[in-house]
Amino acid sequence: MKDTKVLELIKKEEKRQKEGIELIPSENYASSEVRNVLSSYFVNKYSEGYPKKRYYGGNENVDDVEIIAQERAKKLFKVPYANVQPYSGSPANLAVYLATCKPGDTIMGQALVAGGHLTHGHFVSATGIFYKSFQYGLKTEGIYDKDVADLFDYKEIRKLALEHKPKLIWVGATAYPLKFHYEKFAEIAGEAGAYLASDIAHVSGLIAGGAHPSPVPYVHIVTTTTHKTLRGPRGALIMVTEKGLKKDSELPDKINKAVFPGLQGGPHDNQTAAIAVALFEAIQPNFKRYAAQIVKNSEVLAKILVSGGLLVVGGRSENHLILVSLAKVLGPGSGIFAQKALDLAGLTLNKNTVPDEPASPFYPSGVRLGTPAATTRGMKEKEMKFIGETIIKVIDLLKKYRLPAKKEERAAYIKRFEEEIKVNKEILRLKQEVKKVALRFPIP
Ligand code: DSN
Repeated sequence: MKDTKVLELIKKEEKRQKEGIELIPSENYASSEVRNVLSSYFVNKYSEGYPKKRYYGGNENVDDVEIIAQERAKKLFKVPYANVQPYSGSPANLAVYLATCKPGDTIMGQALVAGGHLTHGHFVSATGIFYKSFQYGLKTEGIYDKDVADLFDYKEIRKLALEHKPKLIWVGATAYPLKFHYEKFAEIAGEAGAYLASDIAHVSGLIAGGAHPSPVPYVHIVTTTTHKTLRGPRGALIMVTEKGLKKDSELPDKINKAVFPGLQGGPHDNQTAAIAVALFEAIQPNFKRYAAQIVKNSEVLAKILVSGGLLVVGGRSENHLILVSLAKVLGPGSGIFAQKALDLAGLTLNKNTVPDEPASPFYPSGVRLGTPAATTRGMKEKEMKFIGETIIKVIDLLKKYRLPAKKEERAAYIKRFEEEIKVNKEILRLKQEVKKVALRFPIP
């Protein structure tokens, strides 16, 4: 008996992925090897514990595959310890808190609205509920200037750190278009006596491929998801650096205990095996070319958007990601119009806050896009030019729309907008153009 309903949805999702161009910077296409391993017989096993120290029998193959994954993570990121069991990025980060802090301890992280992550201490997250969280933002002046060196206000971050003496400081973001200067955060964490944890989920593939500086010499702990630029299955890694071992030689043990039994039960062994395969792929020389091309594509795409009159945060992209403010062209809170219209044209990205956000996180004024997935399909500078020009054409079509100032009018307005844009002839024409380009670049 076949579940035709789910099979049909899988087919539809395959079509959507093939015919559109994925620009959400945290998404990617895992290789067919990675996808096959995810559905391998490892899916059937329970293996609480760690290699050679399990609570159940029959784990000889799981042990070997987990050790291989650990060794590959250590080799790729040049660290002495890796835990490959976290189910995903949020549990990995929570394990870092559990390993380094007591409930109620003070922590610091980049605010979500400024491009950080929920798990870096946002008040709705367990990390902001169980720990006393102080959040730092980005500069709001000069942020669209392409000569701006950096968007962090290190003086402010230092002041906050010395005033509140956090136990743990996070460095890492989900919406930051420039390179991280980890050494500056290390100086501050050192002065405050804090653990410095780097969440490299967005840039880990770039770091692995040598296209972004590594935090490893500067931080104590590194976490990353495995499915973004690293191009593996959904999952995460927690790593301890030599510097981390020097600060606290028990960190690996504390992290192991935090992951299991602290937060999780049995590891997802099919996921561990698929992570091992993804790490194998990331160690190959052609992954370096992939990482370099992601950045090249992002630089080019950012330039096209700037020359089309859009405000790009940082005036450029130095990694895989571009953050655009639409506040001037479409008004405050207009990210939703761009996201919906571009989706209809086959270009998928997401609405996002910008550092000088004039609206709200639910109706932000920007969009976030990136090149990891398109680059996996083999798209290069020429396709980036096409994507950038298409984005500008779509945004041009949206100039008559404005998010109502009155909250109660918004839902109806957006519904009307969607109905109109769905049948807009130019959007339908652009969708066909996007489809034609997309189909020339198969997905794995
Ligand atoms: N959801 C991820 C992102 O899109 O950046 C972060 O967890």
